[in-house]
Amino acid sequence: LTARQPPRRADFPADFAFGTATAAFQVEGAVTEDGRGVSIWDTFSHTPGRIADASNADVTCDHYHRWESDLDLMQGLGVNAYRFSVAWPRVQPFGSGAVNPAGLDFYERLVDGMLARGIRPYLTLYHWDLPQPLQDAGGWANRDTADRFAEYASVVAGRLGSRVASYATLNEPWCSSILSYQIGEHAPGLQDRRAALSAAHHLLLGHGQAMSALRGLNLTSQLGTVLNFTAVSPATQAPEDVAAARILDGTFNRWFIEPLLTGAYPRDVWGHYGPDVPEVHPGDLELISQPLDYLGVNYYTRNVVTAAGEQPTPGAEYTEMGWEVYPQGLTNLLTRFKRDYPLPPVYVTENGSAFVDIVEGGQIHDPRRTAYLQSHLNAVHAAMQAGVDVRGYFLWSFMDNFEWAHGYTKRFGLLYTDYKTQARTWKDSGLWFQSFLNQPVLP
Ligand code: PNW
Repeated sequence: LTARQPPRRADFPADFAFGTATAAFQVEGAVTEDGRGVSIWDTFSHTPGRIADASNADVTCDHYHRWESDLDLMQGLGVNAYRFSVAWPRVQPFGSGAVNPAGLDFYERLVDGMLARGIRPYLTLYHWDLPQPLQDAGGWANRDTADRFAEYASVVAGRLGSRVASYATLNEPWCSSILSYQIGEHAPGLQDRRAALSAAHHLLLGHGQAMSALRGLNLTSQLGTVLNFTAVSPATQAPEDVAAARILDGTFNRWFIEPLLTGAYPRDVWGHYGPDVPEVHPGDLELISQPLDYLGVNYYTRNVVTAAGEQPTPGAEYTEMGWEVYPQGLTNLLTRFKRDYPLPPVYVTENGSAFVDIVEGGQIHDPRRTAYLQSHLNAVHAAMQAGVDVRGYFLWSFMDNFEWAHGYTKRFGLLYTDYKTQARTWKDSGLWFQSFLNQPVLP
């Protein structure tokens, strides 16, 4: 199968989960309605200088009001699954204690709406919108936040139960620790590596505690978590470039997957971090490494590194995010994980691209997004042929939405969002995905 041949639906099992993905803060809007509390992303996006176009997500796609017609569009696309997230401050406005029933009501309607349309709900509990009162107490750098998270997880699963096909505890703990507490590009916008590593450990601990709490509910739902990975290549075989690549792979990929799947932090990275390593209590790694029903893998790009930093690849294609298009990296990562770890079944829980859309009359032309989607579906198929147990693929994203620190300047959707009218229009990529999903499956 060459990368230039479009993938076929029949290359994947009949029950393979095909879906799109979104996150609550990026699509919902309605930030002050029905008792929702304030999240760190409300605070951050209203802080001057934090968002590229000085926008916020107070309205964004208005999905909170338009969820029914959005689910109709999704059903028309032909997907059998949808990955979405629950906004913690809708459920617990203060992050602990008092539960807001109206918040749970919204997600119950959404989940039932999916089931009525033949769409399996893949729910993420934490996609970055921490209740602000918990941040005021230190956020993820405070170990108590892990306990709060497990309580919140129990509240959500207590209401929605086994109607949800899959619960993911966290989305991308690298982003909610390193990108948020060390690099400072995401909320809360700190630059403190020690705090970042403490946050990373408490996120993993929160995952473990939430897993224990959800296991106790005896649901039929699949329980797992979602990590983001980058494919890392040294620019040359010079020892200093190879060492730099090993550290980036270590801090970005292995620091998160190894505690989960092997019960230990990677030794070389632990040494690299020196005095900034987190405080690990006895029993933490046992909680963190309890069995997962699946691992969610988010993949967008690779990084080519030298000892002096990152370097562009001559002749390669880049997206509007400045991310190299490198589908082989997805196959490589999946086959490597299968080789190196006891790997549970995998879902590709995010993969997608930001490109400039060409709006022409009623049509939206985005040939590069279609090519990206096709080449990455082929990359998933190649990993499956190499023996990796991949159970599903979710395209980021269902519709253009609030792209965090980039505001509305980057469009990842299969649907074009007109933020003035809230009209959604299928892009050519969405129409291609629909034709793919409607191809016959093998029995
Ligand atoms: C992911 N990085 O974010 C998120 O899960 C989505 O909410 C987001 O919209 C999507 O990817 C596209 O960006 C990331 O800097 C943000 O490496 C930044 C990075 C990785 C993932």
